This record gives sequence, C-alpha cells and structure tokens, in this order.
Amino acid sequence: MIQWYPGHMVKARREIEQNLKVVDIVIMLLDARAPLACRNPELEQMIRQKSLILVLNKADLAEARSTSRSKAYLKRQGYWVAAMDSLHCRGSKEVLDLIKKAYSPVAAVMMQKGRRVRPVRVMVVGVPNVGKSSFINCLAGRKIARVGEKPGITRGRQWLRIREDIELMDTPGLMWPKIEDEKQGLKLALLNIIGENAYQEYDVARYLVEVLKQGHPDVLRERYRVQNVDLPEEEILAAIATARGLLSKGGQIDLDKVSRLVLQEYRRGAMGSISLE
Ligand SMILES: Nc1nc2c(ncn2[C@@H]2O[C@H](COP(=O)(O)OP(=O)(O)O)[C@@H](O)[C@H]2O)c(=O)[nH]1
Ligand SMILES: [Mg+2]
Repeated sequence: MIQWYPGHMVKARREIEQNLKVVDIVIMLLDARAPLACRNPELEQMIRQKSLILVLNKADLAEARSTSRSKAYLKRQGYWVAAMDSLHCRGSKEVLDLIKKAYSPVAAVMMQKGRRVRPVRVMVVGVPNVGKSSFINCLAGRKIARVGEKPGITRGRQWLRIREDIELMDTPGLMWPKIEDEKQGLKLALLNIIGENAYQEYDVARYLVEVLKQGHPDVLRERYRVQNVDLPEEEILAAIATARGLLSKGGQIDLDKVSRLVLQEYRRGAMGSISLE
C-alpha cells in the first residue's frame, strides 16, 4: 500500500487555515487526468465556508471527453469548475469569469451597504506538482511564482494585484491527497504527485501498462512495437525493454530502466493525452 505525506504536513495545514481567514475565494487545482484522486475531503472541510472553484489543470495532457465528464460530475456536486492548461495559459478566461461569478454575491452585499467593493482575494491550493506556480503565473500574466520549485519554505504572504479587481496570494497552499486505496496511490504516483520514495517504479509502470492495454493499445503497438498486447504487464514491459535495448551489464532486461522510461514518457505527454479517470 502506498503511503505518503509531506514532511511538513502539520505546518502546511496550519498555514492554509491561517490564510483562509483573509481570502474570499479558494481555487483548488486538480490534475485533469485524475481529478478525484487529488482530493482530500478533510482538507476540503476547512475550506467549506469559502467559495471554492475547482480547476482541472494539465487539461492538455488529459482526454477531452474524460475532462468534460469530470467537469459535469463536479458541477452536479455544486462546485464552480473550469479546465486549464497552465503550460500554455489556455483557459484562464473561464477561470476569471468564475472568480467574478463566485464573488458577485459578496460584492452585492458591499454595494447594498454603500461600501466600496474591494478587489476579491484569491488563494490557490493543490497537491504537489499539480501546477500551482504555473497557474498563478498564467493568471497574473507574468512570472511571479517559480515553476518546479519544491514547496517548503514560506516567504511572507503577499498580495499580488493581478487585475484591477483581483488580488492573488503569492504563495499557494500545499495540500496532500487522502489515499484511500492502492489504485488511487498508483494514479498519484503515475502523475508524479507523491514523492518517488513512496513507491516502486516497477509497480507504477505495470499499472501504466494496464491502463494502456485497456484504453490505448495502439500506444503499445505503435510507439513501443509490442505485437501482442494481451500479454501480462510484466511481459509487455520486458518486450519494450528489448525493443529499446534497455539491458543491464550482463545483457539482462533492465526493468528499472524500462519502468522509468515509460513513466517519464507518460508524464511529459509523449504517449498523447491519457486520462486515468
Ligand atoms: N503539460 C502541462 N504541464 C504543466 C501544466 N501546469 C504545470 N505543468 C508542469 O508541471 C510541473 C509542476 O508545475 P508547478 O507549477 O511547479 O507545480 P506546483 O508544484 O503545484 O507549483 C512543471 O514541470 C510544469 O511545467 C499544464 O497545465 N500542462
Ligand atoms: Mg510551486
């Protein structure tokens, strides 16, 4: 069973709690390839009293049909939902529209009381690697958060005025998923959300091959030259290793190398758009 928590979980939780007090809207990023696996009901409880917008990020790496289905499902649950590709900043308009919509009841109250409507304050949260920094940069239209940076050190909280009417908290809130079962752990490992110390790459690679066998056998046939896609996962990995010449010193098939290869190729989208939910 895959177990994983960030080392500074307690601190991260306290930080989100503190920051929540001063924001109007929380934007929670989920990986569009497996949005449900990225969630954590306990952490979402903390956010309950705020307006929550769910953004299915990395939509460019997900299957459009699956993303639409996930969006519809989450909308039925009463959330504001948008999809986004933060690598190319596609979809930010939809997100900006949702921010406006979610804030309008609060703004209306301010106006009724004859107060000036202040800019809406937004905080971004999500699991590691889901694209929080990239997303913040897209929304801001400039580089303010460092992409690929490991979370941990907190600088002072700062508000960034990204539009006339929107302020964004510069440090995103780190969340961690609630891992309920083996399958969910494998998805999170495949999406590079949980640290690599928590799993065996070979296990995750076998899961990936299973996904490919079920929904994308052509990737196995065409990209990896696997002739019989009905073979067990282990044998398919061995066939890929042979085809790619991934052998260890003694001439044996190198299962570590082939596992790492397929995981990397999935993660950077080289196999095409492949959703896990
Ligand atoms: N393809 C794709 N890659 C993304 C997207 N958003 C972020 N990434 C990549 O995912 C990795 C982690 O992004 P980062 O913004 O640092 O995530 P954070 O840990 O949540 O802040 C980086 O390599 C980004 O380039 C996206 O929408 N599509
Ligand atoms: Mg980051």
